[in-house]
Amino acid sequence: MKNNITLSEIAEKLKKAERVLILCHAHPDGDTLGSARGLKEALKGKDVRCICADPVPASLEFIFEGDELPADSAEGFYPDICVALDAATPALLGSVWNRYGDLIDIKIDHHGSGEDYAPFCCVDSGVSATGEMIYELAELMGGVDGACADALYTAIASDTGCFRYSNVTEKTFRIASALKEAGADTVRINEELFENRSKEDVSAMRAALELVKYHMDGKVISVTLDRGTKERYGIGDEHMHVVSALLKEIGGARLSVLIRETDKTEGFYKISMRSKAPVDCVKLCGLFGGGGHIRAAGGSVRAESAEEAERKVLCTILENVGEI
Ligand SMILES: [Mn+2]
Repeated sequence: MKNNITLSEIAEKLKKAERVLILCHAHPDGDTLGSARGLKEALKGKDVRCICADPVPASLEFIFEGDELPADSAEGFYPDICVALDAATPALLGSVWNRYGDLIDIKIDHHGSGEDYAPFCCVDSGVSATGEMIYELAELMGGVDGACADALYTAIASDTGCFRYSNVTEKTFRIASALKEAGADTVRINEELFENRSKEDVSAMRAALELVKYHMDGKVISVTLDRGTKERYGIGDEHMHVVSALLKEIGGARLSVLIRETDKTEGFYKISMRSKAPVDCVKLCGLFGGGGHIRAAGGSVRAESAEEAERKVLCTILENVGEI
């Protein structure tokens, strides 16, 4: 992968720019949105717009408190620099790619597997979140204030599951400490992110607990949801991360697998895997045309029925997961 620009060089370019366009990935999460708001705050005084193909989920709107929410386009805005945040591939940018792909100058990301879709790419797969990189960038451009600190803490807390995942490093804690010192309201942000379940989230948790299946003495667990089942529980694609997160909390399981038919395409099942050492999700998801991080990755499979999807996925996993 081409990695041809440093954060200091990006800081120099951004300092010279007047108008900056920031692109978030589609189905936005706390990292892409927190990084965008954080970068916008770090560029205060310049004309900065954030755009995202999909609307910001209600639960993450707090990231843009005191500012406008990202729109899905920036008509009539002609940026000097366009930066894509936390998006490993063009496809992840969604419809924004079609309209703004040619404009992108710089990609800043922390996903190891990705594509070089920008002239300048800065990818650090050793950090927990793009928010860590934006923190360093903000420091290089003159420091972090309260709103910036809130946004970047949100980015990092989101991608680390509140500092629980294996992507957390000593540096992650050092940055979190600096953000707290800069005024990040960590208690309020943790409440917004982690103690803020909607009724639909609770339904998704109920589905997970009622439908979980145990394999290999419980070392591998799975839930399969077709569209009918999702409808029955009153949940959609936007609630699937809740199912994955809950499965990961089940003791004894080294690998949890969520197989679910998408709301949009009949017979198309997305696979989400979460693991604990030594299971490598990237390797397993690679068998289903996907990728991601070692402890969290995704892929997809086509099937006529939920049973067929489950059989295809579980057979492949159990054959390839090795000694665990
Ligand atoms: Mn991220």
